[in-house]
Amino acid sequence: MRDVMHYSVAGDIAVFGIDNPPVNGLSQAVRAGLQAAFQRALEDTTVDAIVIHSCTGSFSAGADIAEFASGNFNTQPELPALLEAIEASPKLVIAAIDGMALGGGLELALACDYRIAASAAKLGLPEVSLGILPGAGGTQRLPRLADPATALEMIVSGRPVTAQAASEAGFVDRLHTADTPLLDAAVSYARELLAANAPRLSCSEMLIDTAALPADFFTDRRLEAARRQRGFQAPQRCIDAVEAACTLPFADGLARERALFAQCVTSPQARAQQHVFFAERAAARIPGVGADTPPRDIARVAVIGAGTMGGGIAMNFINAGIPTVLLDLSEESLQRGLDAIRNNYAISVSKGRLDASRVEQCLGLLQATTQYADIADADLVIEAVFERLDIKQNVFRTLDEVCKPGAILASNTSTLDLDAIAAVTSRPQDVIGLHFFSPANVMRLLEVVRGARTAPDVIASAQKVARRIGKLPVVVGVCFGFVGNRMLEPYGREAMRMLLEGASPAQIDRVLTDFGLAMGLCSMSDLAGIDVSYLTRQGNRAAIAHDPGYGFIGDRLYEKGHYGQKTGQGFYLYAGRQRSENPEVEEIAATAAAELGIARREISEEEILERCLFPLVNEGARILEEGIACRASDCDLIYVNGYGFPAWRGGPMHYADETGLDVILAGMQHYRDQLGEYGAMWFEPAPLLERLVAEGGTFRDFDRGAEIDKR
Ligand code: 3H9
Repeated sequence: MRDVMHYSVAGDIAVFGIDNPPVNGLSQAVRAGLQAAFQRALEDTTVDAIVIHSCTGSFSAGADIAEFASGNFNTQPELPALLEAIEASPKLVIAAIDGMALGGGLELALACDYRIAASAAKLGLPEVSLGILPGAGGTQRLPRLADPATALEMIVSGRPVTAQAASEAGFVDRLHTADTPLLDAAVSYARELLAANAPRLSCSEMLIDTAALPADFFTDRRLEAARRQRGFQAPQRCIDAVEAACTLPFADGLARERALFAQCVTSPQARAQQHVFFAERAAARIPGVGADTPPRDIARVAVIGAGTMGGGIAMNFINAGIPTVLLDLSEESLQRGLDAIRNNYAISVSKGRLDASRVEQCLGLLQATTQYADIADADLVIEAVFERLDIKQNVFRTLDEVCKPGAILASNTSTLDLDAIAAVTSRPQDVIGLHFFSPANVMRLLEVVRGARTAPDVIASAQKVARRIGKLPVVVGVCFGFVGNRMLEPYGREAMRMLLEGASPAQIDRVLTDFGLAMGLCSMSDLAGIDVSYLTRQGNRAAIAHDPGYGFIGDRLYEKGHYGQKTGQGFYLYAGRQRSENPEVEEIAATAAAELGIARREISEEEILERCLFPLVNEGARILEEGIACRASDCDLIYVNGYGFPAWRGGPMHYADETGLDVILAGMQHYRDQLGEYGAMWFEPAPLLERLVAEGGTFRDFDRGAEIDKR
């Protein structure tokens, strides 16, 4: 078995080297190794001080997250007790931090007497994003070493800080800026401390000065967290724990932290958020694309179409330092696009998120043109023109003529057949879909659409460049709407149908936001544009023609030019920042229901939720079975990152697993039978859903069995 802890002695200093790649997770084996090493150092009378460092170049990413699901995080030695023993050590203990010290990794460092950190190191307590709180003393030690406000901000946001910031905040004692090995510097530092007779520093003996905190500090932070991290429980528990640090003696504070941690670690929210964590890593594994597939070099990018989408896409690349050409055939559109980009940057500057010199740097990388000849040397070209197949095909014909061999030709289509686009080129192997979400410079999700002939290295290149520009790429196959918009279709259909049956937009939206969605369906339509969903329907009329009520209200609003927020009228009326119900929607719905013979009635919240979510999950099951998504967790990532599905519910497929697939299936069957002809049309359960229920399986198990993860 691999030795995850190396012990050596250099004179009077014992050195513990943690060696548990890839991230030095504090698994049971590491904890046992640490305990044994510590015991040995205490017993060795020649040892006066201990240095704990990493053999892998990065201190530690904390507890082994997989142990939360297995329960092994509780296996002896437990991290909290181990850290208390280290803190009580009669011999000086120094942490040498390079790379990352996250979660339990940072908690280990905080339990030491002194910390030396490489200047490039990052330190943080990201537990909150896993639905838990730092459970090995972090919530009690950090407010003592730094100050409560800094500690609270780090713990509630989960954002790591630089070594410099940690040093300024007081929880890094020495910065290692020289080019020499950190371990050498740490050993010298230990000797220096011994020579100076430096005291042992235990947080248990430190008091927190709460005088500087405003009286309603914790109340305000709770309200702020409830607003910014709506629905998430962990931020609230983090605040409870830091408050305990400020109000209780150290030992009692630790006990309170333990209790709060225990409450979170087994919660459905923690399961959901940890599911999302592993889903993000799993999404990088793509069938038929080996991890060793060499990506193509992408040094220059071109974006075709200077509309809102094209401009937003271009911003991603210039923000990442990649020279980008923005092309539009019309001078006027190009100018409008450039103005919109400048305006976006100006907003960021005014909010203090960017400084003006950085903006100039980015804009310096942007070249605007109306000439295709100017994109001939681009390594990646992304088309973002009007969503119509013939228009996009024309662009690709031109790209095929002007682009250099080996250039990756990408389409930002959100629904169209990528293979039909690729087919007009002489190089379908170089064609891929890169479906950005609006606003493209903000949204993290990127659907990477794999065409029938897309080459593996083109997919690998797309993955790599996506991560470089800070996106989360999820590979999907070709079908109408790919994964995100295809699953959205039944969800939106039901919301619209229930308007005909008697629900109001506000009622539907409230049920969905109460469930945790960032926005209700009607608000989302108004924001995205009723014209956009109308055009999507136009592209799919043949498939929906048998349902005369399909998208009925949206079609009428579109005909009246009521496109939502941008025209001031849609499912709601907008006057400045005020929003109110649009009575026209009710009128259209009532008239249409009478015409179509739809009985209007009171619809319960439960029915609204189930009729929106169950068909969404059902469509996910079909997508999985067809192989359009590689795994259920990819669907979850798409919904959490592109459609405002709450991360604390883990995404629709995880939600279905947690709810019980039998419940989802029974719901589909119930509405199929209850809603008559309409139910028969749209509520047929997916065969995969039926099969998994019959076998007692889950989407998660289905993922595990997927060929792709066997790699
Ligand atoms: C905690 O500490 C609780 C304590 O307070 C209390 C305990 C009582 N465990 O992300 P990458 C895997 S909670 C297990 O692709 P990068 C990851 O799944 C912990 N596995 O690399 C992947 O595996 P695979 C608090 C982990 O360079 C591989 O390592 N800590 C862990 O892009 C590479 O990961 C955190 O929340 C882990 N802790 O990013 C930190 N971390 O190849 C979580 C990673 O099989 N980790 N893996 O798919 C991270 O944020 C990033 O992984 C990190 C590296 C920034 C470290």
